[in-house]
Amino acid sequence: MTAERAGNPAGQLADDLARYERDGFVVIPGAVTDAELDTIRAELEPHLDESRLLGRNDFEGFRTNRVYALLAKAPSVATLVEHERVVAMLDRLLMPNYLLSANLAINLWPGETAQQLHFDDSFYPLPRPRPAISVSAIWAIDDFTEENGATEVIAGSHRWGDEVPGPDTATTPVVMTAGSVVVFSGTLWHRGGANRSARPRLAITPQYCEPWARQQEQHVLATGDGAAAFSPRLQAMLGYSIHPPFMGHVNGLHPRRLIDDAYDPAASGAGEAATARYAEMRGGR
Ligand SMILES: O=C(O)CCC(=O)C(=O)O
Repeated sequence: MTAERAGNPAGQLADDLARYERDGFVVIPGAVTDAELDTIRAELEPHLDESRLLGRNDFEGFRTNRVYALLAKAPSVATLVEHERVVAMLDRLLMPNYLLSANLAINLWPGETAQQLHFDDSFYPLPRPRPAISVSAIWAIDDFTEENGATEVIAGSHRWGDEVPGPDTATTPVVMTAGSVVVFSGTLWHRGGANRSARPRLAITPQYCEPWARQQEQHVLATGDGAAAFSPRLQAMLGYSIHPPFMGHVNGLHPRRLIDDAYDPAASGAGEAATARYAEMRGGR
C-alpha cells in the first residue's frame, strides 16, 4: 500500500502495455491509498458474512462471498473501476465506448479450494486465437499471498489457440500487496487460488468489454438512480453511452438523457472523438 495515490508517469503506459502484450497480464503495485481501501472495506463489510451470499457452484465458490451490483452497494468502488492507470490501458486496448461488463467483490474464506482454470471472455462464442473481447482487473483489497488464494495465471496463455491447460500445466500466483491490481487479457487462462490461510482474501474485479459485446451484468438496471452521482466516464461504462451509429439508444435518444436532462450529445464532442479514434484504429480509413 502507498501513502499517496500513485500517478500515471510518462512512459509508464507503454511499459504497462508491453508487459500486458508479452505475458497477458501486468501488475500495478500500490495503486490506491490506505484511506481509499479503508472506505471500500467499510462499505463492503455488511456484504461479507461467512454464512451469506456464498457461491452457488464450484466456480463461484462454496466458501466465497460474491457481491454483485457492487456500485449500488459500495459506491467508492468507482475509484477502482475508473482508476487512471487502468483506464489509460483500456483506452488503448478496447474500442471507444467500451463498457463495464462485470464488477464484483470476491471474498475467499479459509478452506476455499482452487477454482477451475478459465478465461474471462470464453462466453463469446468465437474461436481462438483471437484478440481479447474483454480486459479484466483484479484488485487486491487484502494482500494476495500464495497461501490465501492469490489469483493464479498461466503467463502467455492469452495467445493460445484451442489448447486447454492440463493437470501438469504450471500456474503462477499473482502475489501483491493490498491496493495493487493485476490487469489481464480476457483470453488469459487463470483462476482464484485455494485459501489455506486462517483469514479471508478480499478482491474486487471490474471487467470491461468491447462496446459491441453484451455485458455480463446489466449495470444500468443494477445501479439504478445511484448512477446519476457517478462521473460521465463511469456512467458511459455502465451503459449510458452510444456505440456509433446508434447501439444503446433509448427511444431514439442518447441514454444519458435519462439521468441528465441537460445532456446534449452534439455539444459534448463525444461522437466526433469516437469517430476520429475509430478512423485511427482502422489506419485512417
Ligand atoms: O478470485 C480470483 O482470484 C479470481 C476469480 C476469477 O477469475 C473469476 O471468478 O472469474
